[in-house]
Amino acid sequence: NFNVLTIGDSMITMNPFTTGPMRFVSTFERKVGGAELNFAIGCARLGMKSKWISRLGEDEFGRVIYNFARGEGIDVSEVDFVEGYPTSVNFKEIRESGDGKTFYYRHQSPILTLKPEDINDECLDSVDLVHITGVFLAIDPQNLVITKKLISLANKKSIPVSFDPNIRLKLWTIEEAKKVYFELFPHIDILLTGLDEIDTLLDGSSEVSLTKFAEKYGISDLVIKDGASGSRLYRSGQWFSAPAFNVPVVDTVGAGDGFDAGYVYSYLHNTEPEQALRFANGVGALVVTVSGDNEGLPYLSEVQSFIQGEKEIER
Ligand code: KDG
Repeated sequence: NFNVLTIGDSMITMNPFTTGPMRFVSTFERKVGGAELNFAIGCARLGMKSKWISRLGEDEFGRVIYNFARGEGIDVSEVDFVEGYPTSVNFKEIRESGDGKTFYYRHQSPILTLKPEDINDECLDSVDLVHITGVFLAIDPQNLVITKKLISLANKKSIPVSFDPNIRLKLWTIEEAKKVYFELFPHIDILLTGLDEIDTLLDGSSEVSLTKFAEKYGISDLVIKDGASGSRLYRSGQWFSAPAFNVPVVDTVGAGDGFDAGYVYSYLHNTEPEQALRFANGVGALVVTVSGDNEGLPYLSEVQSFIQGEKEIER
């Protein structure tokens, strides 16, 4: 049974009951979101042990998130409640296509109180993989220091590090993001990126430039997520690909986090490249069929039957 570790902010996510511009939506359902927590839940549902380092406000919403994470079996021993920093809130807008927009209320996020001293060797006890995303890095410049510490501890123990740029231009500029990401790339083993994201980061995304980039930074697995067009992987001098599954799209937010969990699961289980991509595509596909950032994350048996095209027994 593999152990994964991730670090990041979480928010109460107000999911709209109706599609369309948010100014016309008057009813929302209180849910939970946050890229890294979504990833942690995805891993736990697939049967891995999943630890999440975070900070929550000492308030009702903080308790909602804490209990939700615990309910999903996440190890919350590195999650503390802090006074004076209200738990963040994110209102979502969902368009008819299923595409989502976020409207954050996270200006004083509790995770700002997390310090480099909070990260130590113990956090990595029995950990098989560390997963970082750009959302955590975007929230506060100090999070780069924290991330570097975590990555260097992982590198010392030869624990693989996966990274999802998760570019959030509502939180920082592309120049700021690029500067930080290029500092981290040499220390990353698995890069899980959207095609549009890597295209922005490298100013182009031809196979030649992607290959050069992976070789230059020593990225062992360069994984490109391209939504309805499927995914690709560059590993050991070779490209692999897998088509996407055709599913009804309800809410696309969180699909990338689900994909990451699926890929990490396959990576740790030494799955063949094409199978790994197919599995990750399957997890991502199931996420978009359900409303909410993480409700659609499948259990292992669900994704296995889905990718084998088995019909579910409904009644
Ligand atoms: O990847 C999904 C996330 O975007 C969502 O859960 C909210 O973490 C979030 C963010 O900051 O965008």
